[in-house]
Amino acid sequence: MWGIIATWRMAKEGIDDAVVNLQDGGSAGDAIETAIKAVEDFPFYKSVGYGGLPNEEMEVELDAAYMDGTSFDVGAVAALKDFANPISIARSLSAFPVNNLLVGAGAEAYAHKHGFERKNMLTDRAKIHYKNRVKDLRDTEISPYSGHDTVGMVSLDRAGHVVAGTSTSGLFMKKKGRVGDSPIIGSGLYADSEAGGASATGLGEDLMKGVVSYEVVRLMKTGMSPQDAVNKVTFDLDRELIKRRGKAGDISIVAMNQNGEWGVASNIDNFSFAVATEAQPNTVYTTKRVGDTMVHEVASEAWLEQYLTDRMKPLEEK
Ligand code: SD4
Repeated sequence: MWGIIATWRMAKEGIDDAVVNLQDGGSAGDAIETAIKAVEDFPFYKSVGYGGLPNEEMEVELDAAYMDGTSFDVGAVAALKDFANPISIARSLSAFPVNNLLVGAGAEAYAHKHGFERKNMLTDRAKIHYKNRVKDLRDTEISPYSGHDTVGMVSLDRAGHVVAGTSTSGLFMKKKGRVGDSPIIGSGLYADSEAGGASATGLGEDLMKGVVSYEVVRLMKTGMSPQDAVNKVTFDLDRELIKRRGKAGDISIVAMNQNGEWGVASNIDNFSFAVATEAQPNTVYTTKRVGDTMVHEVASEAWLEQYLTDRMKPLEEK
């Protein structure tokens, strides 16, 4: 069995590329890197790689991580500027016994030394988003957090290896140096080839409070199905946050077990995800919470088109 699952509709095209390899017996690690790079390279996704929205100082700072569920090798970068593919840098760091999570200048020095492609990741479109937001913030007291499309993925290959990966520009208008959950092993992602893998998207500051990806994998290891595990972790954390803090940030989790079965849960209305396995072609779903369960619906062609049209429509400075 092989499979790959990812947060958000934007992962669809990258998954198409990864599936070709997985079908031929390619590794889950290559599938994750190929699929995430495709999202990083696409300029119209506002929370990942090139075209990602900048921090308060109009700099694009990127977080990414990679975990191999067989060897437990981990690699991650945080607050990294000016490199095209943070997921590849994270993966390369996973080959070392120590120094696996590098931040800022240290991460950039490593990437430079190892020949990773440099790129100015701030697009003209992202600058317009930034300028418009600065104007909005002047006019109203809105929260700096809006919209998020972090890519988080789990893949299983025919050899039974599970790998997870993430890549994000984090929150729009974050403080310089702010690090979210995405590069934090256990929180943004976790993989264990004896159970499965999970990855999260949403408000990192809240996701970290539940160490959600580790918790999902731990539950799957006890025999719980991926869907039951993500439901429990998502809704329990949502309740805990509301009880203790009066509100819960966005929480969405995707998971796949070592048999290629998958589950997705979210406490928001407009979450989408893409999944392909040996048993099912690459399919995008939208998903809705109904009580403590989730209802997944296959996204229509029209919905898929609209998603891209919305992201690519001309943007004017206010
Ligand atoms: C973060 N969890 O940096 C990320 C943001 C995110 O989709 O998920 N965006 O907090």
